[in-house]
Amino acid sequence: MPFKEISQGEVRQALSMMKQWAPMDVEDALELLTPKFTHPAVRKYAISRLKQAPDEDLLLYLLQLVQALKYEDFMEIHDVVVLSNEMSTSVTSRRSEDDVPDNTENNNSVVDNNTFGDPTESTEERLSLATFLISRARNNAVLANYLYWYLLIECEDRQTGAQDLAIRSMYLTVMRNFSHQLATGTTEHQRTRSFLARQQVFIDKLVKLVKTVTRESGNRNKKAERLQQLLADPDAFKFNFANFEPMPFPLDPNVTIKGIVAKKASLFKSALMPSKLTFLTTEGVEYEAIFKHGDDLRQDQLILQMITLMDKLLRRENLDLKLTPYKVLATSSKHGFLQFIESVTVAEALATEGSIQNFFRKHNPCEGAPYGIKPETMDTYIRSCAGYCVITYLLGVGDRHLDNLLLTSSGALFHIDFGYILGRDPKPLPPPMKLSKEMVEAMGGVTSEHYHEFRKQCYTAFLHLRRHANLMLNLFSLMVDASVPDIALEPDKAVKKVQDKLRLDLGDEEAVHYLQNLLDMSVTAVMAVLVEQFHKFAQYWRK
Ligand code: UJB
Repeated sequence: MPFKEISQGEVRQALSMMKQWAPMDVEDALELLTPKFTHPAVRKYAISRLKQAPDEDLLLYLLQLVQALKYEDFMEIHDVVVLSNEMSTSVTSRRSEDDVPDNTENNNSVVDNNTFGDPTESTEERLSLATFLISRARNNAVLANYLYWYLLIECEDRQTGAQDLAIRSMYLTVMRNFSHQLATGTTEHQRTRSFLARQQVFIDKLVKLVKTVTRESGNRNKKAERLQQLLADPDAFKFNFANFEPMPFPLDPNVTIKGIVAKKASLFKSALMPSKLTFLTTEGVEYEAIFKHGDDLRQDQLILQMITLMDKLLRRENLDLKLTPYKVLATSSKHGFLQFIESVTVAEALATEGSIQNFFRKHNPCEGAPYGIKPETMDTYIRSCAGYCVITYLLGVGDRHLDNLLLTSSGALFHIDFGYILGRDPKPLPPPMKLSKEMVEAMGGVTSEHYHEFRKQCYTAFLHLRRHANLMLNLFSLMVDASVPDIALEPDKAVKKVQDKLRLDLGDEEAVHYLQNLLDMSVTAVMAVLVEQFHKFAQYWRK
């Protein structure tokens, strides 16, 4: 079926109708920024709706909004960049023409949009997505932090295809404009620009340092000593890691770091030997983070951003499932930070304490309470199990085992290491619900009140998240070209893989039954393992 040409008249008519409709919700307007919609006026309408989102929400969508720039009119971005500089700064310093292709003939692209746009909005206000993001980031240091690092990774010189070069050139223009807007803004804007520049220097020096440590001969302990030595030596890389000018931490810009405690630096066992770094903050508390070099953290970054989003959505409905949305920031396609949460793997807990309940009893004993464990700890455990069962089900998280299932001493269970998502798994036939025998045993078994409460929390979370399906699916739609390996495998199917899990074909009632059925099946499988083990020992006791 050939694509039917839509006439300008029809577009004009549709757009004027759009203007009369009740204003679209922000989470629905995000759909208009997907590659499905190319008409500038439709995209500008979406941005006019985005303007209603508070910074807190914008932060939740920022990763995807930076990806959405790939679907904008690049000519306008190169063009309006110059326009907005003239409009917003006294200095009419035009960008040196050589680095921005001359496209004066496209100037009318701005005029053209005016005809569809809202006449009351001034040209300045009818922002493109790029100028909108910059205008909001300029006035919010946390937004500025993430906008900088999300843009930087797209500016990396690693793409080859012609289209990729155009995309990279677009991101370079946006980054340049962002930098220019800050440099020519208020002292506050200039302060933001200076901390971003200092963050970049810090990361570059840290990469040099970890590369030196990785090259160091000897075993992990020898390398760890070298790591501590280099962190303590201000002359090593002409950067004093132990004590530097305070700056927002890129991983979590609400934390201001001023040094690294060299003596506490260590290396993890895993292949790439990531560093565990303890930062001194101006708030006086220490902040622990993992710095990984040699890995692309963008898939983990996306999953943890989705977990953060779901946690926020559930909390807004008064459902706190004690999730652990630890922060992840890819500072390049080869390195990044993960926020370190004090925790042990379930494997470790079983090895050292024998069972999860023993682990909880050790840290939070309570005479007379069920299992001798503080009720609050059991509540945290049940809630977090329900949260992660539903979340790992929706995102199709694979490769689950007792070494990437973690526990905190307060009872929170959480997942790490999202190398397999959207149904991918190194083993065949992965179960839809990642509910292990140990997890069920720690609840007190399938007949316990706690297990019943767990099931209730699962389907309550499922119903709440289904109500925000549009937002989650729109955000996933914006990630289809985002260099996330398990999306890149089948980009056109990524959204559907999540959509199918939500079972939007079912009403709430049937959705509850559907999820309970999944839980029963996974528990039956778990019980089968228990029964089989029981039989093994039964054999033992026979004469
Ligand atoms: C290894 C790791 N990884 N570890 N720790 C994560 C990858 C993570 C997340 O993806 C494998 C989160 C939460 O805070 C604590 C820590 N964590 C790595 F060394 F390669 F990074 S520590 C650990 C695995 C199990 C541990 Cl306990 C390290 C950032 C668990």
